[in-house]
Amino acid sequence: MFDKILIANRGEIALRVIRACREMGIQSVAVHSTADADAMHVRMADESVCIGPPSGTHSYLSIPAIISACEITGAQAIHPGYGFLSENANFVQIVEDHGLTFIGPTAEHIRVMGDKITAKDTMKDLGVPCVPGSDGGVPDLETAKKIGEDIGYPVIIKATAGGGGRGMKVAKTAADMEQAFMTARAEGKAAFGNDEVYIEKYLTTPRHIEIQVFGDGKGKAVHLGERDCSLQRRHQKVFEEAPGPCITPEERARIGKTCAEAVAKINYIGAGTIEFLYEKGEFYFIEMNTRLQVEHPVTESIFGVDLVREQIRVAEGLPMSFSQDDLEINGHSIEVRINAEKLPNFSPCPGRITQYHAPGGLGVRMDSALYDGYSIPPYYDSLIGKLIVHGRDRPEALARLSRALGELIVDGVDTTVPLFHALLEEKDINTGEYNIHWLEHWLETNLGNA
Ligand code: MV4
Repeated sequence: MFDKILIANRGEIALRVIRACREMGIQSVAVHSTADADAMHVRMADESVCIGPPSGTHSYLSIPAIISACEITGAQAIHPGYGFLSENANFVQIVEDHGLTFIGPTAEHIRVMGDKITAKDTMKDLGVPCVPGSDGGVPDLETAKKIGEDIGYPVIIKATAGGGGRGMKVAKTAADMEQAFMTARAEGKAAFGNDEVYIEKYLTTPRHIEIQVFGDGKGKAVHLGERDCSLQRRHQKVFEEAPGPCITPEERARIGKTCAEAVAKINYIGAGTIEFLYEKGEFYFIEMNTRLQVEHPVTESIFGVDLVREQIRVAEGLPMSFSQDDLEINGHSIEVRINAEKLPNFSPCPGRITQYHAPGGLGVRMDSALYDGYSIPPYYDSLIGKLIVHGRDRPEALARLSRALGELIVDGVDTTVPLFHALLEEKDINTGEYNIHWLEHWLETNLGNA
């Protein structure tokens, strides 16, 4: 059993992990930059260590500083949260070389899923349905054009080192191929030092459906259904829900079983998310994320499980505390991401919080590290809170979301809260009829957003 865990992160996710540690009787160590000395995660942890200057590169991403903080405090394990070092295979290797435990997947699993061609190859071999496209990397324009003719336009060219929307270009017709192929290559090279690209059939109006999986690292794995995360702006999720409003119990059972069996076969350990595009009743694998995701609470709400607790358990070599048969969906959950951003352009809006009041009551969870008088520093992500509601069904969850948003007070900075009040008035949001393009179209029409 771990006595002490270091959390290599900040903000709401650091609090999330500290809370799980406290309930498990495990001591927590916060790390922080000089800009975060007054942050809530520092206050809430049992101990804290300053690991560097404000810039994330020199603090939350500093591997030597984080390893040193473990040595100083005697922490035996590191929880990376999301972002920062959470999907850095090199970091995992270094953690293990120091006799520490990384609370997450192995370096090898992170490496395989980090390369999108290898990830797709692996998933295809494991029986997971993929988007039709090139078989691996596409070496040159001539081959790209041949593939375009074979699978039919439109196609999308993706950088293998990309993900999350970076290094992607659509070719609507053969005439667009040269431009799209060369640009995707150049972007991959510039952003990731890797110019390898692959090609897929471009799906025009899919939904983003992701399956939560969880493995014990010993060949046992479960799925915890899906989340619909189609409402995004510039590849940033804004509103997420579970279960997906368009997914039938039969579809869920089938794709869930496929995903659970796939990760069981590779002895995957901990939490993972298998991302799909969903169109006309079919699932198409795109990427796998080897971390706990921002939106994990919607899954926790409908299944009544604590995913961070399970991550810690399996990292210690303990079994998961549930099996597939124990997992049953109860009701509906929605999360909205509250960012310190000014509409209509979502420009970051750091500054001092003059008043903060979190909503409460039945079915309301507010994950936030805000407090009265806190100053949001300008150096990090603009996410300042996640409001997660749970209801017996989708209409009840929507009503509860509206009610909870009305109770929330965040004064002193602009936030994305007005966006959610407006979205809740929309017919398509109330019926659940949206796809990956709905939000950007709505923002353009209603806010004149570029
Ligand atoms: C696609 C696609 C259409 N067809 N792949 C964007 C981020 C990365 N995870 C994959 N992405 C897409 N891949 C094929 N074959 C459309 C997108 C896409 C998207 C996906 C999910 C959520 C929002 C999106 C917004 C634009 C494009």
